[in-house]
Amino acid sequence: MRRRLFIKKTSLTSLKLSLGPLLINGADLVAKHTHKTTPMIQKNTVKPIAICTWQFPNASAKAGLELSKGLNALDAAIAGVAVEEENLKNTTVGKGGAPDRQGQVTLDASIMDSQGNCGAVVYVKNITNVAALAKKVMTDTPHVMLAGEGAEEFAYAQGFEKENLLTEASKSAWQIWMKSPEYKPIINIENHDTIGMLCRDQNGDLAGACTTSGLSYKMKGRVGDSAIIGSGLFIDNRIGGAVATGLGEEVMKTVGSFLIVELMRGGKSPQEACELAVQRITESNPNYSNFQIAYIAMNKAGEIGSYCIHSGFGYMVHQNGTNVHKLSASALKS
Ligand code: SD4
Repeated sequence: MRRRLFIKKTSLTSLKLSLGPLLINGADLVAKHTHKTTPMIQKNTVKPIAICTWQFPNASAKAGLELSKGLNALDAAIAGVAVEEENLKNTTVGKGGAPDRQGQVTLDASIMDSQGNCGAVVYVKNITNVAALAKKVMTDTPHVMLAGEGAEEFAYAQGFEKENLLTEASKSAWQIWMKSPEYKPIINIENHDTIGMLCRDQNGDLAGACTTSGLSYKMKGRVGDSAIIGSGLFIDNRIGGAVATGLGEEVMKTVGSFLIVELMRGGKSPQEACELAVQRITESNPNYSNFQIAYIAMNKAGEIGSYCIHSGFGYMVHQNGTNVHKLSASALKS
């Protein structure tokens, strides 16, 4: 169970979480799927930072480790989120993700680099590393987004493996839900786990990735914000980046991540920008207490902000060799 603490100000909850076994090299993950090696950064002038939604210390540690070795921000973010895509216990990302109401696991993901290039995949079945696949859409197609069967066929052509994403645990949870299949867009923060990650590399460049199985027991064909550039993720390397988690429909209606970057462009701090983006939703939707929305953001200077509707949302910050979980400030006390 996640802690449900109301806090007015962001606070540290734990220091130096264990890095865990970080066996796959980030450059290897990228090479595995791209058949190309991405150049490592030579200069070492800026302190790298990796931040991600929720309490995923192994993901932020993985990205942080890769950044410290000189990997670029995009590939570090993809390597970081891959930890959760491959984590069978995470029921809203990648393999082991909750299915739609018909029992199919379908994934959405997006990535964006420091040059303003981006890639996305939606409604993808049978592929675990969909953030890496989104990068392939960016690098190896003339498009930004591929959906469904087309995305899956493209993945196989690029050497991705076909995998069954529905684990026994997710299947039995779905079967239990099917006994009284009442769909309520989630108010329970324990049901949110989408990973959005922002990285700043040793060159000071920013990039990000966002990957999810979306809302549990969603309608067949439903796509959320995580793969929508500007909603679930947005980066402008001159300004900063933002990622979202929570009820994607509300994030999409307000193009939340783009809004946060534009607010930062106008001079707001990452914290102020996240608060205003949440306020944009709470002002226009009187039912906002029925769902969770959370944003994290980082600007070019490496300043970080976060805000959410319900308390309990936290995020990881990997910086200066430490891996810290922080609780976000929230609009509501619970
Ligand atoms: C979606 N934003 O598909 C995602 C769900 C999510 O934590 O973030 N869950 O709407």
